[in-house]
Amino acid sequence: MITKEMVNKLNQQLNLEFFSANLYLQMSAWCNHKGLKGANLFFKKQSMAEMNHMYRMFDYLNDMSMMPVVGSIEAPSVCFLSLTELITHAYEHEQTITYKINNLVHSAITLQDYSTFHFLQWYIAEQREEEQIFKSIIDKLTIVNVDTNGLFLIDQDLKNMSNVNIIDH
Ligand code: OFO
Repeated sequence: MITKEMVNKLNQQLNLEFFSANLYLQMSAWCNHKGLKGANLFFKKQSMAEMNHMYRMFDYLNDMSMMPVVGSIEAPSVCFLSLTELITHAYEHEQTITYKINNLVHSAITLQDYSTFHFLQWYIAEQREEEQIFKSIIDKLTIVNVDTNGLFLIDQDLKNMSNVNIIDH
């Protein structure tokens, strides 16, 4: 049995996943505007993955005979000073989402909602992976010299990373 309180919390997270999709779509546009075609591709894929996270929550609420509610989504940032600032922003965003997922898990346990607790396990693993991905890019950005051809190398790397299958993520 899923409580109204849990449904509200899942709907909040559903809308946060939407925000994440929009944030990464906007970031892809910034990258494209700066000539970073690999980064553009990478963030477009990340945006699609976030939509998948939203749909998972949407379908779960439907499966539980509850109503998914799509609210108004806050507009994401449009301007960034550099690719490093943009990636750092994305990494911090993922840390915030991890915090939100952890809170959801805590609520599910507290409310003895073990179906939702089980459903959320996928998100725990996903957040761990996403934080690792963004942290690894930050690490690479600190190794290369972004003022010379380092940015080109990072862009190529992001293009390669965007080739991984995101359907299950
Ligand atoms: Fe939906 O995982 Fe990132 O934000």
